[in-house]
Amino acid sequence: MKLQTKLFIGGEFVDAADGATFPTYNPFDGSVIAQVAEAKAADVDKAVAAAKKAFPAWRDMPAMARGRLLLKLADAIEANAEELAQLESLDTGHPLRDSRGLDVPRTAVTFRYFGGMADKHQGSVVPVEAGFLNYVLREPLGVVGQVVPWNFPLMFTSWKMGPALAAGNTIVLKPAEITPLSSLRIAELMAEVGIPAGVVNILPGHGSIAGQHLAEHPDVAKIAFTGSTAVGRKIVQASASNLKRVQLELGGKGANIVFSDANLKAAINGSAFAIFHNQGQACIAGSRLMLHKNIADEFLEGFVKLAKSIKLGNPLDPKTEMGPLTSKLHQQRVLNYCQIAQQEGGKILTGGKAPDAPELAKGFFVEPTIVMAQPQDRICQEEVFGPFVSVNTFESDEEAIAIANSTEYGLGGGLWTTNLQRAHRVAGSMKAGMVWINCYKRVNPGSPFGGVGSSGYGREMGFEAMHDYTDAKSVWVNVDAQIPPHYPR
Ligand code: TAP
Repeated sequence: MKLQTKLFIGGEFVDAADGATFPTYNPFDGSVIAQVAEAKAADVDKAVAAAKKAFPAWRDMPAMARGRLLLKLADAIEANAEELAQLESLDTGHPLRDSRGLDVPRTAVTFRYFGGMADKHQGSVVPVEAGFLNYVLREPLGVVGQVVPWNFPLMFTSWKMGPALAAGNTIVLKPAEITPLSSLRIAELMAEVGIPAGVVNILPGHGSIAGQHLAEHPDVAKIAFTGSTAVGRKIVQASASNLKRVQLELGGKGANIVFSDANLKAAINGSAFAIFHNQGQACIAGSRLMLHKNIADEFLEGFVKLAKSIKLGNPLDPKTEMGPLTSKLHQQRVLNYCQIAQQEGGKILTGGKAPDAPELAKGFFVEPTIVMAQPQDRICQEEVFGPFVSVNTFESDEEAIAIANSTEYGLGGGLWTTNLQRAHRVAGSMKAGMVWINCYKRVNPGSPFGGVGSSGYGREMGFEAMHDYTDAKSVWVNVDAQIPPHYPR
C-alpha cells in the first residue's frame, strides 16, 4: 500500500513550509506507520490562498458539472474500496469488517448523494405583493475551514466536504493529527477524477496550531467542526475574529431506554451495537443504558453475555469484532473512567480494564465495559467515548425522560418499546437532535445529523447541510409596480 503523507495544497502534495513532520501510529501495536507533514500557520495561509483563488471558477461551474465530479469521486472510492478499508483500519483500529461494511460504503454514498444534490438545491420565489418579483438565491460562502476528528476520519471527510463542494464552496480541511492518512488518499482520488486544483486542500497538523489558525483566519467564511465540546468553545471564540459562520457537531451522552414491553432480543443486540461499534468512539453512541426495573435482570444477563463474547483482535483480521482505541492517550482516558466508576461506587458487571491476552498487549485496547451507576455520577454525565456503558434502572416513563434529559448534551438517543404511543411520546420529549425507535445509530446522507445544547448546532447531511453551506440573497424586482413617492414633491 502506497501512503500519501504530504500536505495537499493547490492540487499538489508538498512538504510543510518548515519541513516539519510528525508520526502516525498503528493502534494495534503502537508502531509508527509513517511520518506525515505537519502544517503550521504558514501552510494554512498558503492553503487558504489556494482555496480563495479556486473559489470563483468552482462557484461559477454549472452545478451539474460540480455534481458530476462528486459522482465520479464516489465511483473512484468504490473502485478503491478495499485499499481504503485497509488504510482506515490500519490508521484508526476500526475492524476491517466495519471499514469494509460501513466506513467506505458510507463515504461513497455520501459523496454520491451530494453529487446528485448539487443541481437540486435551489433558491425560491416568494409570493410578495403584486407588481414585484422577489427571488431568493442560495449562494456559496467562499472558503470554508473544516476540522474533523479521529473516530471516523474517512466518513467525516464526505460528511463535511460533500455538501460544501456541492454548494460551490472551496475547502481547507484539517484531519485529526492521529488519523491523517485516509483523507490524504481521498485528496489523491479527487485530483484523479478532475476536481480542480485548490478546490480542496488537506492539512494534517495539530489542532492547537493549524486548527486554531484556520478557525481564526480572516479569509475563511465558515468553520465546520466535529470534536469535543471543549474545543468547540475555542472554535466559537476564534470565529469572532471575522464573525465567520460556525457549525458544531460536538459530544454526546446518548440515552438508550429499554421499556418493559420491548422486544428484548432485538434491544440487547441493538444496544450492544449502540455502544460497542467502533469501540464506542462515536458521538452518538448509546452510552447511557436505561432499563425498566421489571426487565433489568433479564436484559443484563443477555447483554453482559453478549459483551463478553465480542471478539477483540487485530483490526486487519476480518473476524475481529472490536479493535483497539485509536490512540494510547485515549485508551488511558477511558481506563481512567473505569477507575472513576469504581471510586463513585459503580458496580462493574464486565470489563473495566485492558484485556489480559498477550497478543493484544501492545494495542490500545479496552474490554467492553458495563457499569451499574447512578444517573448523576460523572460516568453518566461526561462523555467517555469508549466501549463503556453506564446502566441505571427506572420505574416510569416520566422518570426515564427526566434521566435521559439530565445531561448537558443533546445529540442522539434511542428507545425500545412495542407501544406505539409511548414510542412517539417519549421520542418527542427527548432532548436530542436524533432519536431512534427500536433501532440505534441509523444515519443516511438525506437525514439531518446534529444536536442541541452542548452537542452543538447546525446540521450535517441533507438539505439542511446545503443550507448551512450557503447564504440566502433576496433580490427584489419592480416588474409592474406603481410605487407612490415617499417624498411627494
Ligand atoms: P478534540 O481535541 O476535540 O479533536 C477534534 C479535532 O479538533 C482534531 O482534528 C483536533 O486536532 C482539532 N483541534 C484540537 N484543538 C483545536 C483548536 N484549538 N482549534 C481547532 N481545532 C482543534 O478531541 P480529542 O482530544 O481528540 O478527543 C477528546 C474528546 O473529545 C473525546 O474523548 C471525546 O469525548 C470527544 N470527541 C468527540 C468527537 C465527536 S464525533 N463529537 C470526536 C472526537 C472526540 P488534533 O487531533 O490535531 O489535536
